[in-house]
Order: sequence, then C-alpha cells, then structure tokens
Amino acid sequence: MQNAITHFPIKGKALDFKQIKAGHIHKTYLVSTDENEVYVLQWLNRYVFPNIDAIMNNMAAISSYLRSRPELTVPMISYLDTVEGAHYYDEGEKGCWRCYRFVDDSVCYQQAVSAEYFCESARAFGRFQNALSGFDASRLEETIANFHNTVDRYRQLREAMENDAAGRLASVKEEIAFALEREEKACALRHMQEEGLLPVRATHNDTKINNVLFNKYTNKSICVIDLDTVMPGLSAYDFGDAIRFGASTAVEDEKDLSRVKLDMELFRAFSHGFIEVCPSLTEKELEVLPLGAYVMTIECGVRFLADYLNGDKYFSTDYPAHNLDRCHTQFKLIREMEEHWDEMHGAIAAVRAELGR
Ligand code: GN1
Ligand code: MG
Repeated sequence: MQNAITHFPIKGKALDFKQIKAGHIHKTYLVSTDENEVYVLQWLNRYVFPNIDAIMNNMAAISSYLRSRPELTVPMISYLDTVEGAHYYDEGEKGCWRCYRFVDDSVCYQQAVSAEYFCESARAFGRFQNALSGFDASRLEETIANFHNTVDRYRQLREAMENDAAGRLASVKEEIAFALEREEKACALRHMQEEGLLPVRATHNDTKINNVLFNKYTNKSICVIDLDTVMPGLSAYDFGDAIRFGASTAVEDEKDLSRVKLDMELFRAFSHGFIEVCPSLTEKELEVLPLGAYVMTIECGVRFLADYLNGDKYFSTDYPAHNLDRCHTQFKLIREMEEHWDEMHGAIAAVRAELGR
C-alpha cells in the first residue's frame, strides 16, 4: 500500500495506514497525511471481481446519470484518478487499488444502533434505488455473474458438495438438508423475475448498514457506498439484504445462536424508510418484500456453506469454522422469519396504510 498510495494525487505525504476490518472481500485502509488529509485506499479482490473495469464503468455510468439529474440529490463518492490518468492503480499480480478522499464528518455503523438509524439507512438505499428507477439497467454489466440468482447459488452448493475440496462435507449434513428443504422458496423470486412479474432495476445488491455513510453530527445519511455490485436486480434484493444483516439482533458470525433473532421493530423501521422514499415500487414488488428478506438470507447462508465446503476461497475468514458460523446465523434467521412470516407481512401492510400506499 505504501507503493499504491504514491500513484494517487493526494495532498501531503502518507504517514499512517490503518486497516478497517469490515468488508469480507476487499481490504480497506484509512491513510492520513502530513497535511492532515485523510483518504480511503482500497485493495480490490480480483478473485471475486475478475473484471474491475466493469465495476468502474458501471459506477461512471450511474454517477453521470445522477449528476445529469441534480433534482434527484443522491450524492456518490468520487474516486481519484491515478497520477497516470487511470481509474484505478493496477499492480499486476499483486492486485489493484483505488482511492477517494475521506468524507468529512462521516461514520459508518456495523450494526443498527437504533430503529431510527436503521430507518435512515433504508431511506438512503431507497432513495438510491428510486433515483435509478429511470436508468436503463441493461446498460450495466454484471460485475459478478448470477450474483443473486439463487437457482445458480444452489447449483454452486451442489458443485461444492461434489468436489468436497476441503473434506468437510460429512460434517455439514444437517446444514445441507436445511438448505435443500427450502430450495423451492429460495428460488421463488428468481422464477418470478423470469416470468416477468417483477421489474429488473439497477440495484445496489449489498445493502448492509455498513454500506451507508452517516453524518456523525446530524445522524442523517450522506450516501451509500460499496457500489461494486450495482447491477441489474430486483428491489426485493436490496430490501432483503438490508433486513438480513441489519434486523438481526446479533452479528453475522455470532456463535451463540440464542442471541440471533429477527427484531420486528427494526423490520418495521426499515420497511417504513424504504417504502416512504420509493414511490417507484409496484404492487407486486411491495408484496414480495418479506420474500426478499427470506431469499437473501437463505442465499447468503448457502453461499457461506458452499465457501466452507470449498475451503474458504471467497469470503475472508479469521478462523477455520468462520464461514460455518456465519451460515448458522443465517439459517437461524430463516427459522425466525418462518416463525414471524405473517407478522412480517402485517408490518408491511401497516406501514403501507400509514403512508397511504
Ligand atoms: C460481502 O464485501 P462485503 O462485506 O460488503 C458480499 C455480500 C455478502 C456479504 C455478507 C461482493 O459483502 O454479497 O452479502 O459479504 N459481497 C460480495 O456479509 O460477494
Ligand atoms: Mg461492504
């Protein structure tokens, strides 16, 4: 990173690098300089994103669309071009890097601090999606093929079972049975998409609360970040992934599963914020929001399980059973959703009544 930062036109000399341990894919560092400037420097994972140009092109297309419609007031991070004039610094075998100036007074949260914060994150993701409702999603490249295609995620799970590359298959029979029993429901959204029942939009696809920057003084959202997976998708993915991560009462790798619950107050708060700012949602889209939460959660559990079988090639892990622990929290949340299924629909109906939608 000492070398990488010299390729960006920063103010001053880089003094200190502090790693932010939050994402599972890239490596992110806060870099402070001797002129009191702070930058965010990010190492991009090419195993996960083989086509970095596609990411940067998607981002450029979206930001130029949003800039051309200033009334939408949805700000975005701008990355610095390198001193060589490229959108990122390519270090060949060692990977590649991008950099932006740290947004003043911004902070991001690893968990919903309160229902109000969670509702505010919903407004941020909802506004982003709503602002892009006039953008032709087919202009975007798929930065990861079949990213939220659960049919394909189950195919990948079966492939991982067949290969059993890490010799772990025998130890996860129960988890596999759990996933396979729910395959039909897990694939329901995908089938509706194929039947043309749901509009394909430009969606964010990774709507964890830690992908929203908040102003630390006003507690309002500034913008959404981590736009690497912005591509054609369903609104239910964005709603659902946010619930999966943020409406859980525990962290994603909690070992004590009795602490992992679906917090219905957080569910309601997020639904309120999202629906409020997203008038573009159709009746059918509103109807399938709870299913979106279910599908994103089982899909994520299946992805963690497949990666565990593959020997932890995709998600970064801190210990051997890390992916399995993550899989367990997702499956526990699925049980919670099954129990609260009617309540989830009731909450959406109540929010719609409140908002007159
Ligand atoms: C990854 O990189 P990060 O932590 O924002 C993953 C998401 C998963 C999430 C699970 C590109 O997101 O799809 O839902 O981990 N991103 C990619 O926490 O695979
Ligand atoms: Mg992220």
